[in-house]
Amino acid sequence: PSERKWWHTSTVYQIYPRSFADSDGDGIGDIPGITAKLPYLKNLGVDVLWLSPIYKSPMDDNGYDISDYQDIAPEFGTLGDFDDLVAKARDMGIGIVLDLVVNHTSDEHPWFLESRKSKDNPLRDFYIWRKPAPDGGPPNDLKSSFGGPAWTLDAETGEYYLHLFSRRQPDLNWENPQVRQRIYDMMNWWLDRGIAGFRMDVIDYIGKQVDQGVVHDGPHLHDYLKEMNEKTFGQRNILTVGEAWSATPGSALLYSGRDRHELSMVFQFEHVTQQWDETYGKWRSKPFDLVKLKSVLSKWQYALADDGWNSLFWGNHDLPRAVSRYGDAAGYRRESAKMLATVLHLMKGTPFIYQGEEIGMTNVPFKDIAQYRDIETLNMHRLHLEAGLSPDEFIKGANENARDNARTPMQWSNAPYGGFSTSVPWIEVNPNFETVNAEAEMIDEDSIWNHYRKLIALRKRHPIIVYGEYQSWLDQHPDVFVYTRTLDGERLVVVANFKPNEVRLDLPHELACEGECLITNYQVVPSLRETVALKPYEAFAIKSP
Ligand code: TEU
Repeated sequence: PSERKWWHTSTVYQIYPRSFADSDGDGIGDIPGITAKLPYLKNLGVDVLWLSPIYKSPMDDNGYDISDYQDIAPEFGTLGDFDDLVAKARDMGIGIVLDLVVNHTSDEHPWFLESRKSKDNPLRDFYIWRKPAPDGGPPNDLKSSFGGPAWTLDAETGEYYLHLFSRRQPDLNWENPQVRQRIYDMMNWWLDRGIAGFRMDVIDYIGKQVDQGVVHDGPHLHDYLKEMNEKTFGQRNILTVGEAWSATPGSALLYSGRDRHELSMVFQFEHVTQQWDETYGKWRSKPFDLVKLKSVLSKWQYALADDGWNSLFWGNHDLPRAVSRYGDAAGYRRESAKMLATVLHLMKGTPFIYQGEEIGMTNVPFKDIAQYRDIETLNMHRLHLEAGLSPDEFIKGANENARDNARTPMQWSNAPYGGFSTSVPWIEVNPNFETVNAEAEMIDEDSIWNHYRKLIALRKRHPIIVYGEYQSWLDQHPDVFVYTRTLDGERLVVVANFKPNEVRLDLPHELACEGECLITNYQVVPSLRETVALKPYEAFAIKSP
C-alpha cells in the first residue's frame, strides 16, 4: 500500500475480560486483572489489546448485550479502572481497542425500555418494529443466529421487534439518523478517553433491509460506514476492524480500500466456515482439508495484495481452539501450535492472538451440557435434541466447535483454578491447566509462548514480513503449506507440515536456497534443497539472500 500505517506492523491480542484475570476473587475476570497483567503482555510484545465488551450489561450474551454504552459492568470494574488501564497501557506503548456492539443493544437499554412503551413513543423508531403477519405470526421468516425466529411479539403494543441474536438483543434501526448520531457521539466519547480503536461487532448487518429479507451487505452499509468514519475516527490515527462473516474479497476491498474512508480491515471467516458441514454447520465437523484451507488463505492474500488489508487470525471468543482444530494430534500439541503460529504470522496482514493461544490452550473435555454457559450452545442443545440428535452426539460436536471452548479461564499457573481466580470461576478451568499454563511456558526457552514472542518481534524487524509480496506454491499438496514473500530483492520461504507424521517433500527447484533461518519449531534449517524431509508439524522460514 502507498501509505504505511502503524497497525501494519502491530500484533493485536484479544482479551475476553470475563476469563482473563480475576483481581477480586469473585470468579469473574475484571479490568484491574487486565491491568495487573500488562507486564506479561508487554513481555510477549503485543502492541494492541482488543477487549471484548466491558460495558454495563445483563450478560445474556456475556456483554454483547449492552444496557449502557457509557459505563462499565460492575463485575468488571469502574470507569476509573478503565482510565487507569488505558494510561498504564499507553505508558508501555500498548493501545486499547474496544468492542463496538451497535447492531443491537440489550433489552434493558433505556432506549429499548422507552421504545417498547407505545407506538408513538419518541424512541419507538430506534428499533425495528413490525405488525404481526395476517395469521398473527412473525412478519417474515428471518431467523436468529442463536436459533428460532428473529422476531418476538411484545405484548405491550402487539407488535414484533427484530433480534438477529437473542430476544434480549433487539436490533437498532440504523435507518434512523438519530440512532446513528447517538452512536457517533458515544464513539467520540470513548475516543476522547484515549482508546486506540474499535472492533465492530457484526458490522455487515447495519445496512439490513428486513422487509426485503436482506441482512448483510444492505444497500446503505457502506454509506453508514463512511458517515461513521467522517463523524468519529476519520481524523484520528486509530485501528478499526469490522467483524463480517459475509465478507468476500470484493466486499473487503470496499470496507478497507485505501480511498474508501471506511475501516482499516475486516475479519473474514471463509477459512472457518469452509471447514463446516453444509447441512449441520459447525455442530457436525468435517475432516480437516488442508488443500481447501490453503486455497482460501491464498485467495485472500492475493485479493488484498495491492489495496485493502488483511486481518490474520486462527481463533477468537466464538471459535474453537485452533490447535485442537488443526493440530494437536497425540503428543504434538506444542509442535502444531508453533507451526500454526508460524504460518499465520508470516503472512501479509495484522495478526490477532486470542488469549491463551500463545500458551497452546486447547478445547474443553466437557461431559455434560450443565458445564456449558454460552447462550448459543444452550439454545442449540435444546433445538438439536428436539430434532432428534442424541445428547452424546451434541456434546461431541460442542466439544469440537462450541464457543465455550475458547472461553474457559486463562491458565496462568498450576495453582488452584489455574491461577485465574481465588474462588470457583464462572466456567470450569480446562483440567489440563496443571501442565498447560503461562508460568511453565515462560520459563521454557522452547515453549509455544517463546515462539509467539519471536514471531511478534520478527514482524517489527523485517519489512518483508509486513510488506513482502505473497505467493503460494504446491497448492494441491495435501500435507504441506509452502509460500514465499518477496521484497526489494529479498525472499522469505515458509514451509509447514500440517501432518503428525514425517513427510518427504519435493520442492520446485526455484525454491532451493541458502540463507538465514528466521524461525523453526525443530532444528535450524539453513538451506533448502529440492527434497526435504519434514518432521511431524515441522515449520520454518528461511530468508535469502
Ligand atoms: O458474533 C457474530 C456471530 O455471527 C456469531 O455469533 C456467530 O453467529 C456464531 O459464533 C457462529 O456460530 C458476534 C460476537 O463475536 C458474538 O460473541 C456475539 O454473540 C454476537 O456477535 C452478537 O453480538
